[in-house]
Amino acid sequence: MLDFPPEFRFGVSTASYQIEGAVSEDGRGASIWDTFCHTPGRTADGDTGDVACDHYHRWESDLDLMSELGAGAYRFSVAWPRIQPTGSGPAVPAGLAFYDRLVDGLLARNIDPVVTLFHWDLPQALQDEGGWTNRDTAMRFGEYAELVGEKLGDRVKLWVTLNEPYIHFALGHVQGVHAPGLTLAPDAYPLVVHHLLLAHGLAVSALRQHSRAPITLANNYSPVWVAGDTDDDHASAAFYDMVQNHLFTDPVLLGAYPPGFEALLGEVDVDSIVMEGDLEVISQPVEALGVNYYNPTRISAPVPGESLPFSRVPIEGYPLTAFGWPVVPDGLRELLVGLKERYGDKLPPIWITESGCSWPDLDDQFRIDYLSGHLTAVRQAMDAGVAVHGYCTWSLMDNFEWAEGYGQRFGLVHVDFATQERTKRRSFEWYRQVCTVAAPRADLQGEPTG
Ligand code: PNW
Repeated sequence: MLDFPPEFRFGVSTASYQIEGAVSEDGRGASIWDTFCHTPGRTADGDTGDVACDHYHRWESDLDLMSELGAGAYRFSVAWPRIQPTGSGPAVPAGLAFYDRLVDGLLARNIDPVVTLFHWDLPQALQDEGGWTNRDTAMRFGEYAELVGEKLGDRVKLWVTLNEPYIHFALGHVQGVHAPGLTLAPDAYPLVVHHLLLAHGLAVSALRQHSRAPITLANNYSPVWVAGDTDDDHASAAFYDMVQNHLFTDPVLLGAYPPGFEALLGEVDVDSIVMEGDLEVISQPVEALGVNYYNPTRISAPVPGESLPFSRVPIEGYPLTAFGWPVVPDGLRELLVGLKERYGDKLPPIWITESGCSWPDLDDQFRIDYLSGHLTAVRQAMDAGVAVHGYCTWSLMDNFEWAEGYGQRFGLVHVDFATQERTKRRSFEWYRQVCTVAAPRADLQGEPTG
């Protein structure tokens, strides 16, 4: 079996809009995902998160599933519009109470709560004021972080400010295939990027007032492989690497935007966006780095007709998940070692905050092979000197997969969305052995060994 140190945490991840449902209960306001899903043509089959896994009502039995799994950590996200329906003002007590119960329920089961503040469900009222193009949204996020920190700060074990700001930026604001469904003009890109980063920094400041737990953000990293060998191919690959892998990490860990950022700025005057002191706020020390990994990306120079300064080229020769994503476990080792090379002593300990695959079968050897391969890659990176403290697989159970609706199934647990029946896949039993055997936790072993 895989040999991990006893303090290593194995867990599972989810996100509020993907599992909770109960979108109009207890004073929850509308989020950009409610609006997006209820706009015809935006999601597969018009699917919405209105009910999702009904986790808002079934949280207790879902916690029991995690307990049965032997999970050492559970990463979930707080829905901002449950706390502040319009994104500002006082907290809704019932909203906070839901997450308060969840945290206590986790601790009672010996599961570390890992809390994400923003997994893309921005209050619609803030979007109506410009969303992330508006600097004010970052300020509001700091206030929201304060409210959550005040309530949960004594018990949360790891904070994640933002989930995958790059994906939220690229899919939500450039390509328009995720909420808020925008295809902004390029001169607005730096606004969205900078305000997301500023929001992270302001949330760090706020959480510090109430919590001693490590704080991080979770980025979706992808090793970039160049397709072709012309100077243009290499330039496109370098640009893509900058945007996906460095843009939302260099400012946090190094206090500066990455080389190549000028290309994104274009004609925009950086001083009209980056105010004095912003980079100090953004680069406050963080004690962890969240890494979400799914696959590498192959990039060439743009083909004719491409509107972006690069083209994606399919990766061949690897198995494909049901989503069509290539399975490249060694890409995770490559990216972890690459992070260490780039950031050196400035790289805090890493948590794998997401890693998993879409595969529908109950008898899912595919997922077992996937997890086994990726855990081996993590172990190899640790042997190569990269500090990794935890691994949370995406996901505990099938859920609302954004624009794909319910068509892609990432769960260790199968969900029948007509009946809400949960059925454990074979990978659940396999991962249970990882959680309980590969890294047996002292608190689950009975007698202390002294
Ligand atoms: C992540 N891409 O999203 C999210 O954090 C999860 O909420 C999501 O369910 C999971 O990965 C699986 O998709 C991504 O296009 C969405 O490269 C899109 C991409 C990557 C991650």
